[in-house]
Amino acid sequence: MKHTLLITGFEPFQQEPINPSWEAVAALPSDIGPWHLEKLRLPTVFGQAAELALARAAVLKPQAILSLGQAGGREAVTPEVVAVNLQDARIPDNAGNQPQGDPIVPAGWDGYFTTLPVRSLAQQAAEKGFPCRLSYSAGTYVCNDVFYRLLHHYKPTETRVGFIHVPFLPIQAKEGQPSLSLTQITEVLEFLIGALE
Ligand code: PCA
Repeated sequence: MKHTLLITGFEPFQQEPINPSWEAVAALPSDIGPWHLEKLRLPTVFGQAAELALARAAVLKPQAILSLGQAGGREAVTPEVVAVNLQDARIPDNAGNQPQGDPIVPAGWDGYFTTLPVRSLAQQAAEKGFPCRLSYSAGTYVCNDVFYRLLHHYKPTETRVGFIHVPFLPIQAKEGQPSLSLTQITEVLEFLIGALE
């Protein structure tokens, strides 16, 4: 029996024509190693994105949930270590919300660590020469919001939760900005998912 992985990517935001996180999810095969992938595109909207993911997860009952997001300016695929209980938006989300230093879950824990073995996964990927390294901040925008809410919901359960930020695609990168091709991004993701037990 295959395990179910709910994998999500975001719609474009901040006037970008595309979001590499969704492009990568869409480009992945439906089955990788022991995992069957269920794909879901999320709105770049505080609260709503996590609600949608949680609703889908309630039906699918996946063994793991992996969310992907765009992190322009990064050079590598970066599995995130920690989510923080903070919404602090430099730009409005796609519904015009721009929280300024608010908690995601009032009285919730300050932070949650991911429940995927990201340290070992990132190390294995780097050893194979893939552009992959750990990140210790998922920011305080919609990606961190989804990551925190999923961990808040699933931390006491067997369902594991992870988040990975991916760089710009070459067509998005302005001069001097780093990027990876869609193939490079999906190769790293396939390796990471395949290595997940
Ligand atoms: N990246 C944003 C939100 C959506 C996305 O792809 C972030 O890093 O918060």
